[in-house]
Amino acid sequence: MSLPILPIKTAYMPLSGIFQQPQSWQDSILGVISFAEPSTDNITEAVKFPIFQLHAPILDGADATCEIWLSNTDLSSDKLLRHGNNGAIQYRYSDEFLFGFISLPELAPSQNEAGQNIMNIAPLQHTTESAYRQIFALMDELDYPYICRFWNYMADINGVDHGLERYRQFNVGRKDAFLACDREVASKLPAACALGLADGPLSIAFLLGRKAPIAIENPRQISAYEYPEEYGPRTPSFSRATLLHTELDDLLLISGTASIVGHQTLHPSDVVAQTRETLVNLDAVIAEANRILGEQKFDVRNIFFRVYIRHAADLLLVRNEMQRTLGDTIEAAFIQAEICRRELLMEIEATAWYKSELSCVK
Ligand code: 3EB
Repeated sequence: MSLPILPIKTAYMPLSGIFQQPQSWQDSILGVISFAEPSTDNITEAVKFPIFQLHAPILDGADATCEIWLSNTDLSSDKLLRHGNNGAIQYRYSDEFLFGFISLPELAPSQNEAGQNIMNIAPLQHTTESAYRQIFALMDELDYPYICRFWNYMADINGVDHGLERYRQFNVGRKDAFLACDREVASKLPAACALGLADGPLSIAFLLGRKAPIAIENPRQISAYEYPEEYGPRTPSFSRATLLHTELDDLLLISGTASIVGHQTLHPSDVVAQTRETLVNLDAVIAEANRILGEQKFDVRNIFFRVYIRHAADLLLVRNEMQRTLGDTIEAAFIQAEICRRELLMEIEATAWYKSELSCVK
C-alpha cells in the first residue's frame, strides 16, 4: 500500500523555538538533530522525543540549527507516537518511520582472561561496529527493515592511531557490521554523512522506514562503496542520496557531498573552487533523482542545506560562492566541523522536498 502523501516531514528552527510550538505539533516530533551549543535550559524531563545534541560551533543560520523530523499523519489517540530506549539507543516511532540515535564512548574490545586486548582493534573501529550492530538489531526487533539516512559524528576524524586514520577505522567497523548483518547491498545503501567534531562520543543518528527508499548515485563520482584502496582498507557504506517517493510527495535526502570527482579530491587548497565543485555535484545528484522520477521535481534552488566548514574563517568565502550561484535566499545552516578527507575544506548535505499542488492544498 502506498500512501498518497509522505507520512513524514521536516522543519528547521532553533531548539528554543520547538518549545514555543503548539503541544500537538510537539507531540508529532519523531526526533531532533540539534547543533545548538550545550544548553539544557529548555529541556525538561517531559520531552519525549530524542534530541541528538551535537556540540559543534554554529557559524551562520542560527534560526535553523535544529532539523526536526515530524510524523505527517493524523495522530488520533490510537496512532500516537511511541518511544523507547534500548541500551545506548533512544528512539521514537510512528507506524511508518523510526528516528533514533546512539552515542557510545570509544572503548577497546573486551580483554581476554589474561587482561590482554587480544585483537589490538582500534577503539573507534570496535565502537563503530558495536553501534551499527545495535542499530541493525533494533531494526530487526521493531520491524523497520529499511534505512533512509545515517548521520555519523566522531571526535578527531583525521587523527591517526593504531596505524590508521580514524575515519578509516570507522569505515572498517561500519563495513564489518554491514557485512555481518547482511546489509552491505551495493545498490541499496542508505544516504549518510560522516563528520569530525572537537570531542564527544561516537554519535550516530538514523532514520528507519517500512518502505524501501531508492538509492541514488552521482554519475560524476565513483560510488563510495567502490572507492579504491588508497582511501582505506574498507570502503564507506553509503549512497549519494535516498529518495522517498509517494503519489503526491517526494523527499530527497542528499548525503554529505564534497569536491570529489571520480574518486579524487579536487582543488585541495581552494575553498571557493571546492564549493563550486560541490554545487555541481549536488546538481548532478538532483538531476539523477529527477531522471529516475522521470520528471523535473527537485531543484537546487528549493532545498535546505547544511554546510560543514573546516575552518571557521572560510565562512564568507563559502557562503558568498553559494549565493553567487544560487541567489541570496538560500536556506542553510553553516556548522564548523572536520571533513573526512584532510584536503576537504567543506562539505554540503541537503534535504529537498517536492510537494504536488494537491498535497499542498491538504
Ligand atoms: C565522500 O564523498 C565525502 O562515510 O558516511 C560523504 C558522505 C562522505 C558520507 C560516510 C562520507 C560519508 O566520500 C565523504
